Amino acid sequence: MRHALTFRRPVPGAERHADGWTLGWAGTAVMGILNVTPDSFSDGGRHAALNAAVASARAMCDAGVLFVDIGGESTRPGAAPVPAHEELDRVLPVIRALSGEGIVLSVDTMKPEVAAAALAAGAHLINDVTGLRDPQMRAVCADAGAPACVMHMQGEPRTMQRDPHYVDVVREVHGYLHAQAREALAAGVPDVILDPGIGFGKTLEHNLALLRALPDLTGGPHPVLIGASRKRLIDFIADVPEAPDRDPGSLALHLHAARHGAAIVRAHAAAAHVQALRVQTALNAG
Ligand code: HH2
Repeated sequence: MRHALTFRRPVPGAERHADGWTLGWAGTAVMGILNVTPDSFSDGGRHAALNAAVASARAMCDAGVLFVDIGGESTRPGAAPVPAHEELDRVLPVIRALSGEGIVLSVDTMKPEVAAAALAAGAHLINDVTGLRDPQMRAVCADAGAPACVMHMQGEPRTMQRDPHYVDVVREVHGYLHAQAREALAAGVPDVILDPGIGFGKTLEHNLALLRALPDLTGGPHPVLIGASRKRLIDFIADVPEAPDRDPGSLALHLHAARHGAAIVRAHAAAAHVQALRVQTALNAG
């Protein structure tokens, strides 16, 4: 299956046309995670030094990821908010060091001021776990001609896992994503990616229901992203208490997502994902 994302700003690898630039790809692309935070749940502190962050991004690209997602604020359950200036101090040097290297750079932020500065520094795409709820975020993306990943989260990171509750999780999450997509496009955001937000205000049963219902979402007009990498649901299913040990479970979940039409999977073990997806694609081609 082919996927495409429209930008109104130049993007490495994208095709220019009258209305902007379209980045197209076949099958499921990998978005490599680059957390430049001290406290992310699985890789906090690993990329604190600029050199380590830049080397990690380059290695992911060499391995074949399509996007690198740079995050300067952890959204793990219970995470404390980070002031915008601190988040910017973390992400801007990495964006500046990588811009011009032919890498499609996504920035994982909930703050319009961080998104605006990141896009001005050379980032291409905004990944907003609050689903562009803030009209300012929509305006920033529209002004910069940058598409956005619209994710569903019930509540906010500090409290979201306390008592997640839905009457019909699939209907509610898909309905929310379609409504946010309409709002974003109406505000002038050039394109959106939809993400049901695995682990964001959801129990194991909610997460599994959303993963099983993926064909309903991937059958729609927008590319779908799944981010299950190293998340707690893998511990609940397979008893893996340490997040860095959860790559096999992450691969299983993401291969499922790919088989059901996900356009992008967001992963820590980026090279392993590229390899596994290539093998799955080869099998499907026969
Ligand atoms: N998950 C995390 C962060 N950002 N963005 C999208 N679109 N989808 C996700 O599932 C998603 C996300 C959490 O993972 P991670 O970045 O590894 O951890 P932390 O938030 O602790 O930095």
